[in-house]
Amino acid sequence: MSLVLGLDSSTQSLSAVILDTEKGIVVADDSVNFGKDLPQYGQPHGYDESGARGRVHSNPLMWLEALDLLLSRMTKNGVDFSNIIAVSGSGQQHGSIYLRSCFGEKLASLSASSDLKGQLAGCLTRQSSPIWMDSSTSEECAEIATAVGGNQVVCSESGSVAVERFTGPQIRKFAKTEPDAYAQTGVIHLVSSFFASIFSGKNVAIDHGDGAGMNLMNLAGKDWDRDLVKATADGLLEKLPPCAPSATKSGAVSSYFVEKFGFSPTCETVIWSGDNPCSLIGMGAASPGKVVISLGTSDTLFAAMSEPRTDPNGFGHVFGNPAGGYMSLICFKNGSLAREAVKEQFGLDWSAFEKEALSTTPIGNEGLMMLPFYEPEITPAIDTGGPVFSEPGEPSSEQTVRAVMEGQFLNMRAHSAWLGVDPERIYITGGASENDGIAQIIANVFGVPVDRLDVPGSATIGAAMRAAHGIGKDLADLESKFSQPKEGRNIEPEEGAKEIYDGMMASFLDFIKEQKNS
Ligand code: ADP
Ligand code: XUL
Repeated sequence: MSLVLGLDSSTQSLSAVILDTEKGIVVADDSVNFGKDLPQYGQPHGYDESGARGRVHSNPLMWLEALDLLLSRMTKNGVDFSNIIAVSGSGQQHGSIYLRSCFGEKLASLSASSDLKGQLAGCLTRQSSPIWMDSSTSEECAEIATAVGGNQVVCSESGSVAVERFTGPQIRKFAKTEPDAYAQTGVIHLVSSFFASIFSGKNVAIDHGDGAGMNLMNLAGKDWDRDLVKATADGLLEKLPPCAPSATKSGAVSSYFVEKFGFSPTCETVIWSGDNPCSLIGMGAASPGKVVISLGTSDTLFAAMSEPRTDPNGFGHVFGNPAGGYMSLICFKNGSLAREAVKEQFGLDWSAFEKEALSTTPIGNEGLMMLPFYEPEITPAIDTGGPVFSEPGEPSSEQTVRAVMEGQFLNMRAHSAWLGVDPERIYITGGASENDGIAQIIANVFGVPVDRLDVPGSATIGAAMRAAHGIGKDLADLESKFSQPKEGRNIEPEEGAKEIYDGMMASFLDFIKEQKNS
């Protein structure tokens, strides 16, 4: 038997895929969209949109309900989980869940006649989970950096300067603002280790891929950094699960899944990782050489690294590569949600969006530039209070569609230069990667061909591949089966386009500087 299950708990949805690792085929896949399938939580994009001063939280009970819903829907649709030999998963990075010490015991005794939400709700010491979009912890970042001797130290020890969305600063804020609830907290999980624990029926470790996104893990030692942990909050070390390599097995699947959804009691669980590290695996980019752009809720650019190299400007990150070694990552908050804002503004659908971008405006938009920062941006750190155009007047829908994408990818090209890699091709993934207009602009801005994979959802596929790798299957064999570019779906750069963007780059960077100073 050779079936493995991968799950991905992302910002907007929970997805699953079953792979046959011998035949190299996708056997089943399905997804629950938090906004559409669970509207009762009032979180249309998977998070509470009413947060003030940069606070962005999600409801962890919604995630639990989504897991029961997804698996029961798959069972109803005829999926047989009894032949699955291993399960693992991927989680949106940085988000954290705060639980009482009894969480582990509760997991070990879950009853299949009830649901996860009803049985685990009482374990929460914090009813909401800060997620990666939260930018409310500038004060805590500064405090942590000062306590350990400055941001250069935080960066050299953890792979990133102190970052608002990272889990350490988020934990510090919770400990400062809700000290009683923090004191009642026995264990703090990432989204990845929370779900992994549920599948394993016990508290399990945080992997090196996702653990590096906390400002708490020592990158070289691959364990909690005592100084950073101490600078973050009192008594934190006892509340953190251990760190472990991504390919760590964590025992047989919990009896909850055996009794409720028909899993085999011998199905093995492998600890989960973050969505970007899982995507690195799914894209077949575990060895240095391939550059991937993921176009999900956020846009990210990542690549495996032969040795850790940190961003001198502090925007990029170094995470553990689930296959061993390191990966770099740069995250742009204004990804799909910014493109969606333009789509909604002009009442377009994605097909119109694509055509307008491709055919009705010239490359470079005749010099019209947009800073596409609908939300405060992470890379670079700037809050323009909404999109800003370089020229006065009301741009047409066609000009705006082109401007938002040219702005996004000029910004991405500028802020990934520190990686020092000159890719020969770029591999794209994520919900927006199907859009040819977006793919064309990426090819033009970077001046290289763009490829897409044959299978959708690289984080979910990568999670399933990690499940197989964790139980001893060969990663190179899995990559040769599941991470191949889709024939006929590559996009070539247009003649002369890169030169136009080369010429625009200096003015684009000046435009950012002007807005930063205004
Ligand atoms: P996440 O993993 O962060 O939840 P996904 O990778 O599933 O996100 O991508 C979801 C996003 O993809 C949606 O927000 C939507 O804006 C975008 N998207 C979906 N289809 C298209 C399309 N055809 N063109 C452009 N964007 C799209
Ligand atoms: C990466 C990041 C996002 C989340 C959500 O640092 O914040 O890409 O992982 O997908």
